[in-house]
Amino acid sequence: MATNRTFTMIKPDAVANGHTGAILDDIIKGGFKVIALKYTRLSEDIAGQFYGIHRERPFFKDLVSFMSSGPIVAAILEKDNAVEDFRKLIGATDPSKAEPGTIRNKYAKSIDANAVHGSDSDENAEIEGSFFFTAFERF
Ligand code: RTP
Ligand code: MG
Repeated sequence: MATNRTFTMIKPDAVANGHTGAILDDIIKGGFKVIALKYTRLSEDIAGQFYGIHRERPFFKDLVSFMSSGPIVAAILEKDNAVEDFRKLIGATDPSKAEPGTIRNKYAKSIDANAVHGSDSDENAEIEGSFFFTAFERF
């Protein structure tokens, strides 16, 4: 059965462009509860660990460099069917293919600077949430 939590990051492009508040508002209006929230900046090492699954992909170096280029906002979100519903709310990885009204359609500029991250499975949501937040912060 699907769990009710997912993990997101508002990526450096969206934070730098002043979209943090609007994106959090879309997330809350989409029915998600923000249960942990953090403003921080990733080093290249931490970004590489986070996206380690993509280590062999041709875009890995650019991804790590972009994700460590400026501050991000990390959050754990709660909702029934959270992982799948959040991927629907954010839209396709490539914003030119993201449905109108989705977060990437509204705020993303390119496949690299695509405004938000969303976990792709319940298992990864748990791994990613605990990568960013201690047990004490995930009550
Ligand atoms: P994310 O993990 O950030 O939520 O994105 P996603 O699931 O929609 O896409 P994923 O396949 O996990 O890729 C992670 C990030 O790598 C960049 N990417 N570039 N040039 C390319 O073909 C390509 N493919 C992926 C994107 O920025 C994507 O968000
Ligand atoms: Mg992904």
